[in-house]
Amino acid sequence: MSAPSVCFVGLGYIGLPTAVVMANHGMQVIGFDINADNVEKINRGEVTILEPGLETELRKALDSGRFRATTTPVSADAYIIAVPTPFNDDHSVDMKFILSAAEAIAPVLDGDQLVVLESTSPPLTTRRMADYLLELRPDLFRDGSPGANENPGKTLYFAHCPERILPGKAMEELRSNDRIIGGASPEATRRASEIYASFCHGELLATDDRTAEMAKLTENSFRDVNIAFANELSRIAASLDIDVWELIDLANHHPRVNILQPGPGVGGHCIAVDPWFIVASAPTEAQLIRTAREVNNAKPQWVLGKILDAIEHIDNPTIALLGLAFKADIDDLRESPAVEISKAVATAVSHGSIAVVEPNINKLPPQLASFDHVALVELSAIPAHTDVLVLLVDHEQFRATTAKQLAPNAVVIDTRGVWR
Ligand code: SAJ
Repeated sequence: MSAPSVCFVGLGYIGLPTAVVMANHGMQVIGFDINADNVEKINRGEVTILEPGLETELRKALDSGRFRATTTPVSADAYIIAVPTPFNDDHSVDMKFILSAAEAIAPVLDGDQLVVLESTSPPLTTRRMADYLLELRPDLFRDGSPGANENPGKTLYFAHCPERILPGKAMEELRSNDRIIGGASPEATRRASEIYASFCHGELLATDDRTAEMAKLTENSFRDVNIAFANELSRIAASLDIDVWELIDLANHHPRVNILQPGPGVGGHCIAVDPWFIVASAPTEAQLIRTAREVNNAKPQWVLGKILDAIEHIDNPTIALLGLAFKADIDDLRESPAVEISKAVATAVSHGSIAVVEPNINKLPPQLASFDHVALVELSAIPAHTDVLVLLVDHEQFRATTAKQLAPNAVVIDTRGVWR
């Protein structure tokens, strides 16, 4: 029997790496995306995101003939939906991209197919997606429904299989991480397991769709709460004139203590977002998870306060801000606390000059582009007379130097503890 064919919906941070890895493990994969420029680039072997190893794997997948990108969805044995899931003002999920994905594939469905939602979503989202798809295609049936039993060839199988890869290590973690396979029915779980087993060497953990949705949110909320603890400690330690990095290092020598690292705040489209889905789903119960979000969200403002304190008596300060990405060695600026802090500094310090260094991008993001006194510069071009040097992201290039080398007389605000 030949391997099932798979059509990805969404070739972003998750869809593209997963699609090419699947193709390189023998699956026949089509990647559908609405962004025609990206589709063209991908088909030329050019990556649209910075992810170590992705370009090589993309070229291999294209050369094998088992992968191509398209702007037109096609019929396949399985669909994997990997589109963004932003939240509304009340932190409930904004389904618009999931619903458009359903609209895109509805006309090409024939039945006897699996539809997997990979996008991180609150409990019941897979079910809502299935309801919508079946409204669009009333001639098809959900597995387990009376209509499906009477029309086996017209059945759709639904599952939630959340992605868990760490940006920056995606190509490795896609293959090695354990995977949660949350089928809306046992047959959906079986079909989804077959697909993920083609490239995933980790354990495939079978459950239902709702538990799978919650498990993903739980993992990221656990991390958010732990980072909030570290961020709160950093503020407490600063107020007591204690080095927080040494403090955490010492505490972590205890066999049952493992505190994460403080930083300028929590960014990215996962940890800064997903806990809110739990809060919105269970607002009364989710006390600690909500507070952790608030603690982490408040950290950029605290860093801004430190920067403003440092320039209080300087007329026309020169400030260097190192890093804009949401974490080290990636180019992803989504929900980045470094961008938020840089914008706040640019707004508050209109009388100075601000050099921003972000080695992984080549132009300032929209949030900073309109400020005349803000320039994107190379690390080597930081003015030697810089008054305040702020390290916002622990990129490799910054770790390889010292504050003294960069700006000998500057006040240093190292939000990541790199130059201790
Ligand atoms: N951060 C800290 N201190 C730390 C660790 C992280 O301040 O000790 C900050 C980072 O600088 C960044 C943010 O937290 O701003 C998030 O970074 P991250 O490396 O913790 O996580 P992500 O968002 O890159 O990836 C997470 C991962 N989830 C977990 O580790 C539980 C990843 O496995 C998920 O697949 C991903 O979210 C996702 O897509 O949900």
